Amino acid sequence: MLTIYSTDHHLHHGVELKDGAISSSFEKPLRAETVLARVKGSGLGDVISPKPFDASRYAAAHSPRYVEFLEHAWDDWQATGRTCQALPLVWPVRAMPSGTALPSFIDGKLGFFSMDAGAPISGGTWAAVSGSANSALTGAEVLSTGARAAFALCRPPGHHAGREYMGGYCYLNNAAIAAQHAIECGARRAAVIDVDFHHGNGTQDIFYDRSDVLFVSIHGEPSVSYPYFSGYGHERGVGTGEGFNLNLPLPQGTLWSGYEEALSHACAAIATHEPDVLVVSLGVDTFEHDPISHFRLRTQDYLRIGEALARLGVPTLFVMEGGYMVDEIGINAVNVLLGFEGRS
Ligand code: OKP
Ligand code: ZN
Repeated sequence: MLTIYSTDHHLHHGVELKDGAISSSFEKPLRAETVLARVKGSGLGDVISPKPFDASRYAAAHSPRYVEFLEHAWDDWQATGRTCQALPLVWPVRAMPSGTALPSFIDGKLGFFSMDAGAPISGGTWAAVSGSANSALTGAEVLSTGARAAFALCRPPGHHAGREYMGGYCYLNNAAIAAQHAIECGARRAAVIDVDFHHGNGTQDIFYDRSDVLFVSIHGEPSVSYPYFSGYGHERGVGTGEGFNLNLPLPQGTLWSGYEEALSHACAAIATHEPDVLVVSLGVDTFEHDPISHFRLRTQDYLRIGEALARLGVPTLFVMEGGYMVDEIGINAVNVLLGFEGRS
């Protein structure tokens, strides 16, 4: 299968608040480089650069004012005389009276358009996130020309980014932007399956009221796992979207046996939906040695994930999300793709 990869991700390496101090983020350029090296080493197929797309493409999944904010946030931040990375430090929580009013000053906007302090903005962030989204969009177009599968090697990841917010290393929701593009290119129904350890709260948010896009996620139970405020099984969608959102939270320490059961449940729901296109939010932070997550999948289990997804028989776009055990992230991510192709 084709891989779509933009070198622009190198322009972004965020900081992260950890253990009471600012440190260099787990979400770093070496992650994508490791996956790319494995793609090339395994003979998966050619690697191409993404096509350019207009920012209005991103606003089909996000709100126009959010995309506008993201594009200009660094300039607005710099205009206040600061040279460090931009981080939000105040949020409109439930009890505040004016949480729906958009502030005009950049510090207020950062809080308004974010869920946490996990998505810092620097001078290269917009170029990196648009290259990442363009990779997913190009992948959707590769499928619409009749390909069985494609791999958008996205970085930064996207699945925590909602219609109007960033967070958790995510800015533009690459998987949602691609699924929406597929719908606009003629797919009648789409499904997104999110196998990252963390709940894909952003993708859920974007499609929560939609019956044409099914969202299914397998992830750590939100009572003990990030993002804590989204991902419970009782979140099933709203309005016409009711019944088209399926959360399958699993306990910390989950092994392949428990994971496999949830995966078959997820695949059965996808088969019932009869999608024309499947988008896979491919996180490999479910790995037993991942430094920030709590499942215990092993390297060979990723082949089985790919095989299970292939059995659905639907044109499939893989979109890279998380995975922080840098030594193994390439092997595990590409194992899903090799398993999908029956090469295991
Ligand atoms: C992004 B993706 C750790 C808090 C969690 C954010 C995790 C974002 C994961 N102290 N930090 O889903 O892999
Ligand atoms: Zn994750």
